[in-house]
Amino acid sequence: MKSDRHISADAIRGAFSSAMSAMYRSEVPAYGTLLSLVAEVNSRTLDTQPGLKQRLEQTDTLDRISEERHGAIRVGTPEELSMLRRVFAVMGMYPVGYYDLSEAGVPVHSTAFRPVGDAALKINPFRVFTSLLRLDLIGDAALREEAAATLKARRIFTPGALELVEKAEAQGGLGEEDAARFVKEIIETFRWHDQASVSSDLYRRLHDAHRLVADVVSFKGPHINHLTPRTLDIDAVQELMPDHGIAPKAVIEGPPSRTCPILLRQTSFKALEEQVSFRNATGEWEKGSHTARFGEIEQRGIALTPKGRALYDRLLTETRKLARPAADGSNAEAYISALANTFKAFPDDWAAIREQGLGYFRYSPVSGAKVSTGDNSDLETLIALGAVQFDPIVYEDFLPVSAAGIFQSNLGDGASQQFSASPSQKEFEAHLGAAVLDEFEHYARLEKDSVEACLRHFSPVALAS
Ligand code: OOG
Ligand code: NI
Repeated sequence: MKSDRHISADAIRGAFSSAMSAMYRSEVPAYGTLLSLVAEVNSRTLDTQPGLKQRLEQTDTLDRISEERHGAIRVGTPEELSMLRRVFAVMGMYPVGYYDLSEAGVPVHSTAFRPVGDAALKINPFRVFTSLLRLDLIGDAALREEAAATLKARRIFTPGALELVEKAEAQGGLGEEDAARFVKEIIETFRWHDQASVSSDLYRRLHDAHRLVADVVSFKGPHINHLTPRTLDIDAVQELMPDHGIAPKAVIEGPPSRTCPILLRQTSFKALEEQVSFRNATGEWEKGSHTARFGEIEQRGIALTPKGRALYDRLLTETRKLARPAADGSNAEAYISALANTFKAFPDDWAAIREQGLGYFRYSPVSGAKVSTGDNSDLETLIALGAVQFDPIVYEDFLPVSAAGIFQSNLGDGASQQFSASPSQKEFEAHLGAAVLDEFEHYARLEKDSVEACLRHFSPVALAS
């Protein structure tokens, strides 16, 4: 039963995202530095671009512009994943999209838990990219079993978190006190543990299989591995990072800088080597290190249709044939100019992107516009008459895996291993305990709803009959 005394799921998500931010800033000081830099660049960008400021004032909450947009975690078992689905549902976050990372040589597959409606995204857009380890892709059977046994023995949720998820499900929400306690309990799941739950020998063997396998299996829980605020000028932040003592990765991932931004662009500082300890055979703690956590920034553009996505993928593949960005940055300039050149084939004005069906748009009636009967039932006519306007629908998901940019921040500078596997979305969904929302269908529905609302606006009678 839903009660007025329940806190909204959006508010719980807001509290969760600020608690995660506070925890991560205290755990990873370099992340705090990145956040201040982002806030500084954002305020400078708003000062120098009054037009942008005005636009954002209408659509966004300016005082929260520099807050986190996403984070990422990796879990080890289907049970952990399906429980997370229930946890995130309490905060109004639902699984959208399927990402098969084995295509990029990483033994996990993933979804993004995120708010779905416009209103919810506006209140707080925080999402968590969530990956499930695929032990089946590890060749060594003995290692696979040791890893499975280690994962089976751990409990990543506090008893309080489990109790409150059940309470939220039974009541259809949480009251104020419970909501605050829920956030406090659930944060524990994502905390860093510097004492590994495996020996240094097992850690090394897991790491040899793939460094992400070691990251998932060796610790008490799925520590948050990065958070990502929104920047209004990603090129500026990338350039300024070294001045602030943080080392950015070689190049910005995703499309090049454009007049009409598409999908998203992101970059990060390199994952840090951190002190951890392993229990040795005599039960003593032994010092070692682990590299997993970093800080990232993102800047979003329009959601692409399957046709637009295919063009994006093709152009990125072409670019990477010309220059593959080396981790040490030695060919960064060659890559950036190859990227810019190749992407000249992707139209860079909204009208052309729309006409060619490359992106999703939200249509709205121009206020005060009047059209005569006969002109009022066709969208293209209404646009041509200036009665209907269109704005890009923002891409709320992640970079396509096919483009391989995803995950590179934390794979280190070595070559990534290859795993061959067929897409296994069905299996992922069975483990998750739910189907993921198809992001293309979702954007298409948003677009279609906006078209129908426009047609209704101009011909209320005709459509009602
Ligand atoms: C998640 C990588 C995906 C992004 O921004 O593309 C991601 C991970 O490293 O666990 O967050
Ligand atoms: Ni990320």
